[in-house]
Amino acid sequence: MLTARFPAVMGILNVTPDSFSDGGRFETLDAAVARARQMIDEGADIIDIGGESTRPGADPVPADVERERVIPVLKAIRAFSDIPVSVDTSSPEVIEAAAQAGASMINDVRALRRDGALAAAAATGLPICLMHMKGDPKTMQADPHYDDVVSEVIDFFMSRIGACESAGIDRDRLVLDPGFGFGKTPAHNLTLVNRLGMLKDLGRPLLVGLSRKSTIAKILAGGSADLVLGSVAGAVVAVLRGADIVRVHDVGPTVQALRVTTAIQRENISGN
Ligand code: YH5
Repeated sequence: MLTARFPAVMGILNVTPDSFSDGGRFETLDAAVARARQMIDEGADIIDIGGESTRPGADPVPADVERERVIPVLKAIRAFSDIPVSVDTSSPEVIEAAAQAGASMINDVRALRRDGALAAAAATGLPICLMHMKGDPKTMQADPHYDDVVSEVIDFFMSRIGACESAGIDRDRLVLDPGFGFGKTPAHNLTLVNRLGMLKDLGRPLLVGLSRKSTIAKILAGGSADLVLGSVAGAVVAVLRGADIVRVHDVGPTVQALRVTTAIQRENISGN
């Protein structure tokens, strides 16, 4: 079992050099572990560690660099907590090392399309999050087009579920994510949140990451520079529309908002 509580809050732990200010190796490890502890204290259900920046325009990172960023942090978290940890990676080498170091899920923004990734993921036996992305991080935000964004995302998932099953990954290991901001305009992103129910019909848990993304920033432009409340609102709507896991930076505020959301949905103040 990946997690007991649904909807689950996944806290984002970036371990790219730009995330923790000055980047001496042990200092960076300490800062990452401190941030993980803080997110656990704030009620995170899952920690998602990522060592490759996939922001629009970012360049790919060599696998050994990514592995050296991610694995020590995963091991350090494992030394004090058995919280589920997912590793945000597309690289077969990192998938394998993450599984050996105690990862609970592989989260791949490229949906196991890199050479060797399907086989590496199959061998881990772990749950896998398949995210939809049109294009690659370097170019994806240059004028993305769809005839029908929801159908195209569904077709993509059906094709990737098929590829997974052929590689020996049962569909009951899969989590699906529409990939907000990955080759999509703000209008595409908003349509996808509203139509999560159609993705839900694929019968798998849905993961949604809207936190602090540029669609939220664009909606709030001219207002607050603080993206926390907008991101929390996005997480609440995503859960009302069927998201099972929300991937967020601001764990404490999201956990509180979702406690109220689920208490109302279930008409039970303890949210059970
Ligand atoms: C995701 O949605 N996203 S990394 C740009 C931002 C803010 C945040 C311009 N990994 C996802 O978080 N994995 C990332 O402001 C992910 N789903 C899954 N499954 C990008 C990111 C971000 C990008």
